Formats: sequence, structure tokens, C-alpha cells
Amino acid sequence: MATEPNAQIRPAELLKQYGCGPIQFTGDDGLYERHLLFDNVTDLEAVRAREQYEAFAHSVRDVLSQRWLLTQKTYERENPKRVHYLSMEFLLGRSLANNVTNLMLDPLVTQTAKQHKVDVLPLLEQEPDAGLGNGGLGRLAACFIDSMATMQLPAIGYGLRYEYGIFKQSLQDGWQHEQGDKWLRRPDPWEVVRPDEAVKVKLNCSFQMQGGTFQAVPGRPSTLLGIPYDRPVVGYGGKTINTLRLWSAAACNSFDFQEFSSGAFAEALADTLAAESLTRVLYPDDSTSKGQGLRFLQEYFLVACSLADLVRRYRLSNTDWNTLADKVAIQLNDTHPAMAVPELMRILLDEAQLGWDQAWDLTKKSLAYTNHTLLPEALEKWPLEWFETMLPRHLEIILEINRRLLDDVRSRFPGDGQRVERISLVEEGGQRKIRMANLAIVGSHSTNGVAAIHSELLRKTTVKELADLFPERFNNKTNGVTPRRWLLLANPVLAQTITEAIGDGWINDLDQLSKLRPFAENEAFRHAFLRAKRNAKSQFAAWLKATSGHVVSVDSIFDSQVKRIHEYKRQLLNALRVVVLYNRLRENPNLEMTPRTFFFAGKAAPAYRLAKLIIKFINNLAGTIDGDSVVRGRLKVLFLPEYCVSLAERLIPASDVSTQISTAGYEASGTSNMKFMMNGALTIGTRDGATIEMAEAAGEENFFLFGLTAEQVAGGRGSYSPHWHYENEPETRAALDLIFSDHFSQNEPGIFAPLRDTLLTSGDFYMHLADLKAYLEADQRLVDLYARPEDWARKAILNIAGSGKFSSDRTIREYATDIWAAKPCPVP
Ligand code: 26V
Repeated sequence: MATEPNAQIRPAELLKQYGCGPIQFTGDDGLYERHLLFDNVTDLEAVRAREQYEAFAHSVRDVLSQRWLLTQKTYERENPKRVHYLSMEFLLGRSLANNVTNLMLDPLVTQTAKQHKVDVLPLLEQEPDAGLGNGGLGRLAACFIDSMATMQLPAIGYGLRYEYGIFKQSLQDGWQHEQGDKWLRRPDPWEVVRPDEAVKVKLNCSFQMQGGTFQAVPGRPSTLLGIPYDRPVVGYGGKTINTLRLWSAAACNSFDFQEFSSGAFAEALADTLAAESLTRVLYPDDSTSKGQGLRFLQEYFLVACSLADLVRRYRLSNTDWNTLADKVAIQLNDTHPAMAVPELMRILLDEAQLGWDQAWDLTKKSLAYTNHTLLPEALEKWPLEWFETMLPRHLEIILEINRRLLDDVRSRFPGDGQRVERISLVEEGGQRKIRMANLAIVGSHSTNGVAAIHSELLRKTTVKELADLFPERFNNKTNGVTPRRWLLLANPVLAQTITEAIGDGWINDLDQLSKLRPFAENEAFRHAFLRAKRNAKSQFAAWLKATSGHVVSVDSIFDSQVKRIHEYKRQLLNALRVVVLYNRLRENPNLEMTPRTFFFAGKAAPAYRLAKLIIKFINNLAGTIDGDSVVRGRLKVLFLPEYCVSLAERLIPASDVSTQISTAGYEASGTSNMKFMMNGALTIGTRDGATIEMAEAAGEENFFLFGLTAEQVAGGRGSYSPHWHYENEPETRAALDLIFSDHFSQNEPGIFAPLRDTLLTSGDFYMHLADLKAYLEADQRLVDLYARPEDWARKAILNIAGSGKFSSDRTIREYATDIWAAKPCPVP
């Protein structure tokens, strides 16, 4: 499936190739000028940045429109097997620069900007981030659709059009505060609403929103409308333009006429509001699956709309239900869309009128499931009662699946009641619940984890009994990220440096980065790398100063830990490292220490109190260090608020060090680790998730791995005592004592008591103290290396050279061959 080399095509030819004929991008009668004038009726002389952004975006959309249509027509004509990627989250970020890059329109944009004396960078800032996701899982979905389009796969992404994305984070007094992210306040130039393709979703209840909380009204069946909003997904080179279809909920009739004529005007309109609140907001909690009725319905709504849509498309070109699984692959991004199992069964049984066995066979062959976490508290389980009230037919189907499943288990493992209990789709005891992971595994032909170690643990521990039952279904697909956004676009200077050395074939064949290996021994290239890094650091420092007033020294080591705030990700361990370094300087003010800047960024789930306290602690640590003249200029800590795709695009290229220090066995894969690696940062980290495979690819000698392995973590649970480390490791003890002495909370005595509780009293479940000493040793090795820039550059280059495996193109190629049996369908 190798794609062609990236031919350099001239802009005019490009426009022709995109079907634009004689249309000009800019000029007297160009797209850009026309949009400025006609869309917003703006005087070309008095135009503002937002209008310029919109005009650019609309012009780019015009250029891709015909190719977008042609892509869809090609799929209709060729009738290939299509991939349907179902995800509750797509963390897209901004689209303009990405689409310009993938369409190779940079020269046109530059030309237009020059003609109109427009500054492109501030104009790009006008686009809000599409933050329709929480973190890694949502960003992965965004990288995947980029790769599927680039590899010319006939694919569609299905998700929800939340009016509010992930909340905006601000800091007040060091505490996280949340604000709603009304990202659609202004019209979004990338979406195309398709009211004609709306679908109906039937529920066995109605629902109300009362004082902001969801209430199901049983015994009053209702129908919702799913309105599709399509967004173009531009493959690199602009050959394929796929679709991301996001569903928005609406009331079926704008209001109920009967109620209206009987005088209940307000009540009828209230129903409309309730319907529309279904897709109002993204749930911002990625750590606990607390039963929330609205979330349950959101998940069903995504599934019902998407399956209705794909079945309609299937029926357009096919007559026989028996070929469904030859034409349709459906990937479930975690269990969030796992209701696809009973929904597809319902369609095949009740609408297509197939028998159970045939329906079951087609369902399993069409569906595949990806697991993204082993944390028990994040595994979804929905009260059986909710199915009863809202989706009784689905419950009936699930229970019948379960009956057949357990009959089979009992006959294969007679007398093994415990096994039956663990496999059952129903969790008994107390409130009965449906285990969505079990449902997804049983109702599909493939279950994959997202890194080798994660897939192994999934099989051997989390769902062991199911893996024993269906060993052939389990497989691994190590995550990847798109090198277009994360290297070419985010780090143009480094990208150019690489291209000058090895050509531009790496952009859609990232394994070609291995050609850089010999360049590690090339002094000129090492210097070019160091210049590119310094350039990215300077740019970041300038942006930081301009937007926040914070000043950082580009001569310091930029060390970044950016991800959701979670105990298992151990931001606290990073903070403890800083406290130890700080103590060393306090004890010995003349100590020579390479200047360091520690960047933290990430959001805490609004209800996750300890995570929010960790943010507060990092901020207090930052403040205390800033106020201490002994360490000033040598240590700096910064918590950057509002971590999002756009901030990642700025910070990752500027980082020297990537901090990946989860408790081994808990981070399924990680994906920022890969972005840092391809941008030439060195990783300090634990043997967890994909970091293990990254070290393998770069050579362990080019990595700073430390700490307990997953086996040691699991094996040590019984005997581990954080007190031992406190008693026996002087630096550990001094760091903790300093925190507990309120050194970092002088005006807020006692606020960090919960940190003592978690790190000592309650047993330090995530084993921070067990790894602190090894962490500091690895840190020392890293600092020593930084003092030798040539050696540092050598290792960084070997990291870039080894990062080819972590392109999402490779991941998608594996999904396409091993799971979907899908082939490219090139657009002529
Ligand atoms: C869970 C829940 C629970 C219910 C409420 C809403 C919600 C939203 C998201 C999640 C998913 C958490 C799982 C997740 O994001 N896993 C991450 O997936 C990345 C991509 O595979 C992977 O790199 C990270 O290691 C993993 O933590």
C-alpha cells in the first residue's frame, strides 16, 4: 500500500487537478476576494482577522469540494469494502493549516497573503480548536482518519457534534477552573449540514432536563432526529477526501402539534430543548465511568444514527444482506459505541428479518473493538434497569446473547461457575449491570489493545477468561500519530532539515526516517538539528512571553509532561523530582546545575479532587521556586493552562525532554511520547505502553528508562511499603518533609495533607516512592548528556530515525490488513 512519492505540482496545475478548472484562488476574481466580499459583505479595506480566516477557509473548501464529491462518487461506483470508525471523540484541533498542508496549497496561501499584506499566523489563531475529545483516545481517532484518507482507504468517521467541547481550563490562585467551550459560537466553515440525510432514533422513553439533570420518563416512547454535519478529511496530497460525519440531536418535529393545540405550548417546546441537549456537551471525565443517563443515551444515539446511515448506504449498492460483512467493517473506539452489537442485531433481526444465527454471524464479522484502558474504574458498565426503561428490545437481545454464550461456556467448562461469572455480560450482585467490554468482545471478531504490553495484559489479566474462550480474536495494534500534523506542520524547520537530508518521502512513508541513522555521525547535520531545536525553543519562548508574560531561558533544558492529570500518570512523581533538585540547591547553593525548565500541562476531570490538588501543588511549587533567589535562573516550573492540540503543536517541537513516567502496566500506550520522539526529544520514562517499543526502535542506549517493570509492580503489590522509602532514602524523606512542612503552602497551611495521605498513609497505590530514586539517577544521566551537545544530538537523531514505526499510517495499514480486510480505493 505504499503511496507515490510526493511530486511537486505547481499551484495552477493543482487547482486543475482538484477540478477547479479556470477558477483562481486569488486575484480580481479570485475565491478569496469573492468570499471576503460576498460572504460577510465586508469592505476589502476594513477586513478583520476573523473574516480573513473565514475567507481563506472557504476558499480552501471550494478547492477541495469537487474532489470531495468525486471521492464519494468513486466509492459509490466501485462499491469497495468500507471502513466505519465509530468514536465518541474526535480531538481534531484546528483544520485550516492542516488542510492547506495536505492539499499542498501553501504556495497559494503565501501568494494571497502577500498580495493582501495579510499576516498568516494571527489569522490561523482565529480558528478555535475543535476539542471534541478528552485526550489520547480522541486524538488517536483524529490521527486515524488522517491516515485512512492519506492511504486512500474508503473510510468514514462517525461521531457527535458537541456544541461544547472539552472545557476550557484556567488557573485561579493555582487551582483549576473550568469554563464551557462554546466552540461553535461562530459558523464553522468546515462543516456541511445535510438535513436530507437525517435519521430517526426511537427510544422507549422520553426524557427531560430538570435543573440541568437528566430524567428518563418511562412508558412514553419518543423519536429523536439525528442531523448529520459532514467535515472533509483531506488525505496528504489531496487525492482522497473522506468524510467525518458528526451527528447533532434534534426533536423530531420542531414541537408536538397536538400538545401545542391543546395549549401546552411551553411543554412542547421543552421537549425540543431536551432533545437538543443530548449532543450539547462532551463528558469531560475520562477516569471513571459514573453511571450518567445522558451519557448512556449519547452513546446509543451515536450508534443508532451511524448504523442507520451505513445500512442505508449499503442497501444503495447491495441487495443481499449476506454480503454485509464483505462490504462493511465497523471499528468501535473503546466500548463507548458497544451498543452497536445489539443495535446491529436488532436491525438484522427486526428490519431485515434474518434468523438469529445469520444475524449473529454478520454482526460478529462486521464489528471489531479496540480497548484503550485497563483501569477497572474506567470500564463501562450500564445498569440493566436503564436498558429496561430506554432500550428494552436491546436488553432482550443482550440477554439472549448472554444465554447462548453461557450455555456454551458451561458445556466447555463444566462445573466452573467462577468462569461463567467472569464471562457473563451481566454483573450480578446489587444493581445488575451490563459489562460493555464483555459485550464488545463477544459480539465482534477482533479485540485489540493499543501497544504490545497492553494487549498482553488485556489477554492475560483483565479479560483472561474471554481470551481463553476466543483466543483468535485477540490482537495488538500499537498506536501511531500522523507525521503530517505532528512533524511537517508543527515543526517546519526540523521537517525541512530532514527533507534536505533524505528527501520528502518520509511524509507518507515514515519508515524512511531510518535513512537518518548515518546522519547521526554527520557533524553538519547534528548542528542543523540543534539549530532547528533552538529555533523551536525560541519561538515557543517568544509565544509564551507574548501570551502570558512568562519568561523562560532557551539555554535551559525544556522538559515536558503533557497529558490528562491522573494519579497513574504520576505528575506527582515529576513534581517530587523537582522538589529533590530544589532541596539540593537549597542545601548547596553553589552546586553546579544545568538550568532546567519543567513544563506541565493537562486537564483534570472536574470531579477528580486529587488531580486538581496535584495541579495546585505544581503551581505552588512553581511559585515558591520563582520566589527563591537561591534557585532562580536554575530551576523553573511552569504549569501551562488550557492544554489542547494547538498548545501541543507549539510545545512538543520545543521540548528537549519527554517525560513519560506512568506506573508500569497502567498507561495503555501513550501517543504524545511518539510526537516528542519524532520531534527529536529524548525520553525519560518507565517501561510502559508504547514507550517500550519506542526504546526498542531507537535502541535502549538512546533512551532513559528507569523504574519498576509491570511485572514488578504487580508482583510487589503485596509487600510494597512507601514508608520504607521514606525511612531509608534521605532525599525522598527530605522532599516529603518539605512539602508537609507547608513550605509550598505557607499561606494555606495543611492544604497538601491529602498528598501525604495518598503517598504514605494509604500505601501509595501508584508506587511513586518506589521509583523516585531510580528516576533521579536516570535524570542525572540525562543532564550529564545534555552537557555534551554533540552526543545529545547524536541520540536525538537516532530517536527521530527510529520513530518511523509510530506513524499512524503503519497502525492503519495493520488494521486494514488484519482486521478490516479493506483495500485502498484510489480516486481517479
Ligand atoms: C473513558 C470514559 C469513561 C466514561 C466517561 C467518559 C470517558 C471518556 C473517555 C474514556 C477513555 C479513557 C481511555 C483512554 O483515553 N485511553 C487512552 O487511549 C490512548 C489511545 O489509545 C492511549 O494512548 C492512552 O495510553 C490511554 O490512556
